[in-house]
Amino acid sequence: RLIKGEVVLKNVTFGYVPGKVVLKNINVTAKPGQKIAFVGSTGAGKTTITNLINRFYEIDEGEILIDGINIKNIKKDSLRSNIAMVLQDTHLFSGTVRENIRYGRLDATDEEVIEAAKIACAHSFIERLPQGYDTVLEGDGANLSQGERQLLNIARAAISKAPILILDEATSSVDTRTEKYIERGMDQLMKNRTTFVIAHRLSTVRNADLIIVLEHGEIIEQGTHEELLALGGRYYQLYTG
Ligand code: DCP
Ligand code: MG
Repeated sequence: RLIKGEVVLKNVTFGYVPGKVVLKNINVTAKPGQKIAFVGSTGAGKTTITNLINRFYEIDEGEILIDGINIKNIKKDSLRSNIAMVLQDTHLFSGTVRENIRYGRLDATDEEVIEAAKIACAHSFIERLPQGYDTVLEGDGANLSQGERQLLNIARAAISKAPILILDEATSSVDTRTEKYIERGMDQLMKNRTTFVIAHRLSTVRNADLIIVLEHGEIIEQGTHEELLALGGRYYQLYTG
């Protein structure tokens, strides 16, 4: 069982189809509990990096290690239970709200489910549903708004004990007011976990331990917010844009 959550990408090169490289020679080291942010234009390869950490695809060159173990040697179940994620495209299944939040945490109590929902600012909308936490969601949560689906995914991540967290535009469909309100919850979510965060809104990445700037599948700059601003390069452009 993995517990610390160190994630290392070593010389990772990858393409979805042969002959078209999407990520080229990527090196990243995330120490346990660190927050690493990926920024860069659309199509730069940000989501692809997280797809690879999740082992949704096999890499072409290099290796990805979690706590020193090559992810090829980690069972998919184990990988799933050690990585929590909130993605732009939400993942819900036909079942109750409660079941969808609990997900892999079958031992979680009703109180824990409510606590997680509160962290995600989802409790009040859930209470307004016809059967509250026992409301059955249609396939992929079709009876909810996109933002509500994201909040349920955030609640699921909050209840998970996974040491690694991936946030890919996790609050992109949530309105500005809720997004502001949820900030504390997001901090709670990231606490003590190695977090990879992708967000177009650069204000949410500025407190990251390391910000990595990608362009056309390559790392072109990296550092803290202050370091990158002082550099006056691509990040500076994006930020002052
Ligand atoms: N790509 C592909 N096949 C897929 C997914 C992506 O060929 N199944 C290509 C499209 C892009 C490149 O890979 O040219 C990188 O895609 P990403 O999704 O990694 O890009 P970003 O996440 O950086 O972009 P965005 O900010 O739009 O989410
Ligand atoms: Mg993306």
